[in-house]
Amino acid sequence: MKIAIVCYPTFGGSGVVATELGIALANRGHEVHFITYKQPVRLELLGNDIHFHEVHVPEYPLFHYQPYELALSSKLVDTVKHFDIELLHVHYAIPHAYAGYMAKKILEEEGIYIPMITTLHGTDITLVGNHPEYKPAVTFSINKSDVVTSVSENLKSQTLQLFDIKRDIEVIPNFIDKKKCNTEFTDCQRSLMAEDNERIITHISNFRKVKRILDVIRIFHGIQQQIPAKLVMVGEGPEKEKAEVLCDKLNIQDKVIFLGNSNEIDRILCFSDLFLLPSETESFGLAALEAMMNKVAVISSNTGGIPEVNKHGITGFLSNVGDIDDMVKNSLKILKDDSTLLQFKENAYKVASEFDITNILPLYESMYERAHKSNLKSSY
Ligand code: GMT
Repeated sequence: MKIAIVCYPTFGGSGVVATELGIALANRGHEVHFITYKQPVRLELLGNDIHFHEVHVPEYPLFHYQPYELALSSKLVDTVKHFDIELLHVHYAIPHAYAGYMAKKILEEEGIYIPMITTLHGTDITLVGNHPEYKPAVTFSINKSDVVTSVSENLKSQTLQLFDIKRDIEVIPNFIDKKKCNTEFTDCQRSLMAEDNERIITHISNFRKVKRILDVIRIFHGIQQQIPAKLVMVGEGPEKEKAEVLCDKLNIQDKVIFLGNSNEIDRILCFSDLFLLPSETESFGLAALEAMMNKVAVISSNTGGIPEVNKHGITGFLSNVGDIDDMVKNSLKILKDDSTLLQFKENAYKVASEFDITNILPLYESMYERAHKSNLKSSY
């Protein structure tokens, strides 16, 4: 099938899921066209089955805000016509579903009918989409999509609660490729990061407020008061500076390593013992799943879809948002001795394996088949 994928190209869960899905679909023989304003960060190889079309927004002095949606809709129309695209899959409702719907309608004027699938990722519903400034347009574009999927049961129920939705939402969880985690690194180079007797704690995110980065620092502060440990912070974002200041204030700057953004997540996770995800809200927690697939136990908050991934007492522990003391206590339970840590690590890997791409890709493919067939029926 010829599929157009619209996503955000930057570091962040929805872009990662969209890119990995596109690559996996191309490996299965589909022709995939990414349409966005920059080449997605995890998309290294373009070829016969993977194409990238850049959305360019021409500047004009009159524009206070650049009309990205307009440029995206036009790019979609052109790409669908030029490459005979059969299906459009937009990731993150804002503004992709809205722009996708416009493209679909423009194409219909020319007798071209194309199904549009919208995948809801989280903040497009829980934080941004819910704003009165966006809500009517987001509700409209969800209702008008041919198929809507969400990445967790929790996100589905939040969408139904927060918006006036008159249609079904299918849950297709985030996934990860087990093969990629298993085979690539034999030598973890742990010694570059920590002494042999130190535990390695990791956090990976885009350092936005929702991730509660300062909680990460405080949890680590509590852990290292009890056992030797290092904290590896991966990512960039608005809260990073505050986190660095807090490390100085707590006098743990020598034990915290800020690595910036990285394309080598697996390489970092392979020497990690514990992953911290104390987010305010998280529709799924792809970063936790990536950690678990690399045999890293998880300490997280119990919000949103995280309990669908991190299993309390099995793959790690969950606490109320902001309950730093509980998160420190739970971390120490996992890290206290090697055999307990090993058990949590093995459990994490086992649960993560349920989300392997080989289990999730067929769900997307069969949904595409259904959408394609019902589109063919309705266009005659
Ligand atoms: O929160 C992020 O790190 C980025 C954000 C995004 O939209 O790019 O992630 C959301 O989508 C991911 C993939 O579906 C989910 O795993 C994340 O939980 C979700 N983030 C939030 O809900 C805060």
